[in-house]
Amino acid sequence: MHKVIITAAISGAEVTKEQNSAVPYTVEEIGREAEAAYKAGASIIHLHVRKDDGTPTQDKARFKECMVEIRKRCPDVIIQPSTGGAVGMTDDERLQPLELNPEMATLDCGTCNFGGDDVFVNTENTIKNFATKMTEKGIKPECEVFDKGMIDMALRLQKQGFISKPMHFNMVLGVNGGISATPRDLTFMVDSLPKGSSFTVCAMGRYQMDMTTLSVLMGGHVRVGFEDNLYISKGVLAQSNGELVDKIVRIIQELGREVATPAETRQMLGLAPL
Ligand code: KMH
Ligand code: ZN
Repeated sequence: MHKVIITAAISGAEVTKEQNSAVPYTVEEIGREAEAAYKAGASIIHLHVRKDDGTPTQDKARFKECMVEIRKRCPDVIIQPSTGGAVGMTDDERLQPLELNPEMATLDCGTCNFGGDDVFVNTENTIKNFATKMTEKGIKPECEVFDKGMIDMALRLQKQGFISKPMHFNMVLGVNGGISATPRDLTFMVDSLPKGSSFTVCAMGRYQMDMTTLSVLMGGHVRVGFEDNLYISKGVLAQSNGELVDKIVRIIQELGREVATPAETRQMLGLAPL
């Protein structure tokens, strides 16, 4: 069995310091949380950035500052900026971090409700546009799929030449508007992937550890972190992203599996070596 890639989604766009004071906003805090996750075993940092007051932003200059800070602390980690940003942002706003030529970036593969009146909009043309920009720049897309229909969309776009094989997916489970975080639904999603593709799993709130553990058992990879979950156990806030990574590392090792280093992750995902 291959080694397990750990992605840490350290900041997100929706979680706040009011919910958990360790959620990072400043450049220094982003660096601190990335370093804690990296030292615990994460080889990919999925990155959203904020203004100092916590407002989500896709500002290129802010991304650059944060990426420099992360690189200083985590010399070989893979930085995967979000092109999803926050609900309500324009496509042009969201695309800014691609100008920094990251190795990877997220490619959200469909529109879904996001709780209350929020809708996370990704039309077919938006996805095509984002995918084209990633292809032009040699950036590996991680296809974010919040529902089975988004896998179908990604596969259609692959056939039309917008996304290259082998494809890498993130199964996003338990968003209020997406597919549920259940073993049945994850099995359905994984069974829908083409041969030769790889996948990671993230799940919201209390489902984070259960569904990432199931992913390991199913031959997938894992994403943990504050973006998806703020608690280390029932009612107990996690003190850092590192604590969440530590927990999934213990589970992976108890299952007799090994955690991939950044170099091994690059090789598995077909990224150029550093
Ligand atoms: N914040 C969500 C609206 C991504 O990073 O690409 C979108 C998101 C997905 O988090
Ligand atoms: Zn994200």
